[in-house]
Amino acid sequence: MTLQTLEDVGELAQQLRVDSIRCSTAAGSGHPTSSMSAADVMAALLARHLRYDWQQADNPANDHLIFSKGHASPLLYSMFKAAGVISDDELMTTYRRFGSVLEGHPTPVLPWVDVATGSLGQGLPDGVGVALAGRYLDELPYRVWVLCGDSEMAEGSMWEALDKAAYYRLGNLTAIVDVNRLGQRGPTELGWDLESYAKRVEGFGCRAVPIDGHDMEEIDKALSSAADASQPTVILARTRKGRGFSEVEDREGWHGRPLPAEMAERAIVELGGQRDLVAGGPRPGDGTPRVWPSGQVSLPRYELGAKVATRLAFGQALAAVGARGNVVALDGEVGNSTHAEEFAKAYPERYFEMYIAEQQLVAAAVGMSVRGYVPFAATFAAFFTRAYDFIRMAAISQANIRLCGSHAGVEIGADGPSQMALEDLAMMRAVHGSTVLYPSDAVSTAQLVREMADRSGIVYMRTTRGAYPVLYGPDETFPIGGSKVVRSSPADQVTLAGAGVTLHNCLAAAELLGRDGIHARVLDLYSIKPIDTDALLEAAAATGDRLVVAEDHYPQGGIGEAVLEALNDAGRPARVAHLAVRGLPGSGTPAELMDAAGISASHVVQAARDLIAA
Ligand SMILES: Cc1ncc(C[n+]2csc(CCOP(=O)(O)OP(=O)(O)O)c2C)c(N)n1
Repeated sequence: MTLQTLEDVGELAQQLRVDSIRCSTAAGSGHPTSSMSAADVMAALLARHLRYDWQQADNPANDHLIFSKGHASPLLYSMFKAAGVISDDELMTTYRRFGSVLEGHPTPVLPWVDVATGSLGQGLPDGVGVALAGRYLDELPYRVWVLCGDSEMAEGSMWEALDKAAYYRLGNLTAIVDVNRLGQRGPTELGWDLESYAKRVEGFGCRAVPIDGHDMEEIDKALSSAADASQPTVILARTRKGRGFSEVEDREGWHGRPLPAEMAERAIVELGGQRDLVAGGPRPGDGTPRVWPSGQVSLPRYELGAKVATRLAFGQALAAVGARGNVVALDGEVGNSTHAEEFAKAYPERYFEMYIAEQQLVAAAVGMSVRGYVPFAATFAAFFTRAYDFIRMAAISQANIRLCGSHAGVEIGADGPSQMALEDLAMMRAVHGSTVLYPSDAVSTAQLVREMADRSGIVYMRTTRGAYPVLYGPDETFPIGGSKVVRSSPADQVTLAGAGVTLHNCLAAAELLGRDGIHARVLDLYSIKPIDTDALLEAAAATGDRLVVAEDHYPQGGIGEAVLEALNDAGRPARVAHLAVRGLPGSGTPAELMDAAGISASHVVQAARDLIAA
C-alpha cells in the first residue's frame, strides 16, 4: 500500500512504535524508548524518501540506510516489517533470540544491513565510506542516510566523519541526529541545544537542518531538501525519548529497558493499537556503477641481495595491483612513509586521503567494501591501535578490508616508542577470521600484496621501516598459511624462526653459529595467521625440538605465542626460546634498540646455544 498523506505516514510511525514495544517486550530486552523517539523521522524516510528495492537488496542503485545508533534495532526491524521483508511473527518470536538473524544490534546477516553497528560512533564513519564510493567510484546517485544518537555525537569519530564528509563534498550523505536529550544514564552534554549542535556541524562544513522531529511536515521538508544538497546534510531532529507513551516519554531511567507486559498493553492502547501497514517507498533509479578498467597485474621485480624496505615494496606492489580496477587505497596522511603514495601516483582517482583520522580511515575502507571494492588502508602500524574498535567491528560487518601497518617494532630507531608498533600482531591476530602477514623481503611482500587482494575478511600486513636484502628469487611463491625454510642442512640442531626484521637477525645468527660448527635451520614465518603448523612440526622434528623464535613485538600475542599455540595444539612439546621486546624502549639506532631488546643476532645465537646445551 502506498501511504498517500503525511497523516498516513504518522500512522506508520505509530506502527513502528507499537512494534518496537511489542518485539522488545516479547524478547525481554532491547531499546524501545530509543526507537520511539526516531519513529516519525524513520517513517517519513521509509515511506517517501528512501529509494530502495526491497526485493533486491543488492541493487547497486539502492539508497543506503545505516543505524549508527544500532541499539534502536527494534525500530529498524519494525521498518523491515513495514517494508514487507520480514513477517510480524518473525519479529515477535525471534528478535534477540538464540540463532536469530534479528540480533540485538543489526549486522549484515540481514541483506538490508550494510554494516554492523552497536559500538556507537561507527555507523556514520562507515556511511562516509559508502558515500565516497557512491560519489567517486560507483558514480551513482544513491544516497546514504544515517540515523545517529545525540549522546553518540560525543564520540570523536562522528566528527572525523563529518569533517571528511564535508571535505569530500558528500552531498549524498545525510546524518539524522535523534536529539532526544537523553543518553543511557541520564541527560546528554548538550540536551536539546540544537543551536550548539548546528554551530558544530557547520563548523565542520556540513549543512545543519534543525527541525521538530515529531512534526511530519518539517520532517518531510527536511528530508526532501537533504536529497539535493551539494554538501552533507545533518538533520538535527528535536525529539522525545519514548515518544507516544506518557508513562515513559522524556523520562529518565527507561534507556535499554523493555516495557513490562502490562505497561506495553497500556502503551499500545495509547498509541492507537496494532497496525499492519505496508509501506512501499520510492524505487531506486536504473543506474549501473561505473566500471573501472582492469589490466594485467605485473608485480615489481627486485634483485636478489638488493636492500629494499618492505614498506617500499608494499607501495610498489599496491600500485601494481591497482591494475585491477576495483582496488582502492586509503591513507592516514603518512603515504610517503607507508609508500601508499605509490598507488596515488598511478591511480589518483582511486586514492583517498583520510588525513590523520585513523578511525575514519578504517571506516571508509569498510564502507567501500560494502560496495564491493577492494580497499587497502595504510598507516603506521602503531596508529591502527586507535582504530581497533573499528577493525573489530569490521569483522562483525563481514567486511573485506586490507590494512598495512608500517614502522613495526623497535627497528624504527630514533623516533622512539610513540611510533613503534609493539602490540599490533596481538591485536590483529585476535580479530575474528583475520589474516596476519609479516614479510621479510621485497619479493615476498609484493607477492603477498597480490594475495591480499583476493583474500576475504580482515587482512593485515606488517611492514618494516629499514631496507634489508632481498632474499628470494622472482619466481618464488608465498601462499598465505605457508612459510619458507631459508637455510637448512641435514645436520641442523636448532631452528631459528623469525619474520620481518628478525628473520634477518636469525640469518645472521645462523651464520655466526655456523662458524662454530653449529648448524641452524632458519624459518621465515611470513604468515603469522594462519601459521604454517606443518612446517613448524617438521622443523621441530628435524632439529631436536629446539626452536628459537625472535620477534620485534611485545611477547604477548605475537609470533612466539602463535608458534607455541600451533605446537601445543599439534601435541608437540618442543622447547621454544622466545625472544621478544620485554622492556620499554627509547630512542637509538635500530641495531642498538634491537640489541637492548634482546632480539638481535647475538641474542639469537645465545638462545640457540642455551637450547643445545640444555
Ligand atoms: C562506544 C559505545 N559506548 C557506550 C555504549 C553503551 N551505550 C549504548 S546506547 C548508549 C546511549 C546512547 O544514547 P543516544 O546516542 O542519545 O541514543 P538514544 O538511545 O538516547 O536515542 C550507550 C552509552 C555503546 N553502545 N557504544
